[in-house]
Amino acid sequence: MSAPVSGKVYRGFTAATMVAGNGPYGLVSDAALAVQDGLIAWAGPAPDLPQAYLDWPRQDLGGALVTPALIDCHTHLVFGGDRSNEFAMRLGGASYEEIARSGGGIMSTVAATRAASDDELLQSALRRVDDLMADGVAVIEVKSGYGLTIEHEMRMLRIARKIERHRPVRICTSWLAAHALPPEYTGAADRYIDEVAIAGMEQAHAAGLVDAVDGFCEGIGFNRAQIARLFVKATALGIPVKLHAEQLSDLKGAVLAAEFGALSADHLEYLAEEDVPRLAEAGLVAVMLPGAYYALRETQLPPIEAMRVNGVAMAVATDCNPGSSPLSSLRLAMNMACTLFRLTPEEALAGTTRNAAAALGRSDDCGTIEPGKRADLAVWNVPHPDFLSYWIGGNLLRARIGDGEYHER
Ligand code: DI6
Ligand code: FE
Repeated sequence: MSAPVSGKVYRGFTAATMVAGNGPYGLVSDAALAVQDGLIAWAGPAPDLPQAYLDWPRQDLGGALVTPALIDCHTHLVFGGDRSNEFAMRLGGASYEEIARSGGGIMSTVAATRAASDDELLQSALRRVDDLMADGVAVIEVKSGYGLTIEHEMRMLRIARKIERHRPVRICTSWLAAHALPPEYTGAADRYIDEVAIAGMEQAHAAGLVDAVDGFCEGIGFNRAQIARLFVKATALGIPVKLHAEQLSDLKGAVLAAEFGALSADHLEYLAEEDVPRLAEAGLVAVMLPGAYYALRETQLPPIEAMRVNGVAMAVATDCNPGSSPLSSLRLAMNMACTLFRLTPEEALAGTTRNAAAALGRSDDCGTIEPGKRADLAVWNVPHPDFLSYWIGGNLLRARIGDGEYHER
């Protein structure tokens, strides 16, 4: 008698494996997948399923399309309050920077976040997580950046981590104390970097709360020298870095990120074409955030074709936040990446799977359907993977597979 099997085989589906170099979407029609202990044990064409898996329990997926679970690699989804008033102000002609400089913008969310209870922050974050999950998302990066004191920044990351106890998603946390200068430090940005961004990073890292360190390199954020000081310390602690760069102006933040071997540089609308090869050499991921481009009615496009030609990996994320990107649909971000930034639907899906995993330093465990990766998958009611970027709205997700287990949505 053979030993009882803890694994399971899925059959009767088309797989968009998203494995690079395996044709469009790494497509396998009539695919099979063996999962065990939450991991993918085998994946490939059903006729090739090895003998060893033939007597495992099996489930037929009725011809569905299966992709890796989607990954939202850039969000600010823990926050208090909302900024619908600023939406109206911007429509009336005020710019994002003008609103920020007059004390609104990020600072108004800082006030609302500091005032909210832990439970209020968690419950509102869970609503946005539920939205993302409806689009097949199972890995979410969440940044701090609305606390701007050591205690409040650490609280944001603790709440972000708590999401994992309430929903079947994996959370990656980024320390973004260098997001905006709080009024307590007006005129003392360098001191803020030392006393809060760096000192707090050390504490939060010691508390095990930091997967990556991020910053906002911008006229209304922090300059290159300030970000560099933060990154030197992060690197010394062995923490990967990433950067909001070239969102509103070209401060050469992405080049700085490349010099530090960053995981990603994010936004990049104002990235100069001549700097693109530096990103390619450094192997960092360019994270496209078309929700912010759309919501701010930006007209400057990121240098997509130059990135494509130079082989820079592109990811796509929501940037879910109450100001510049009030967006909790990753599929809509994919649609915008295609319609506004001219990504192909295949690039958009690579941007929310394989390249999003790379932007989080998690290529070893998610982002493609391959043996050894987590068996976290999205099962779709669509005829072709192009459909995921093409169709706007609707409930396209049939089910999710988490740790190898099938769950009707
Ligand atoms: N860039 C963004 O798009 C978000 N943060 C950042 O540095 C916006 C944050 C906000 O407006 O609340
Ligand atoms: Fe952002």
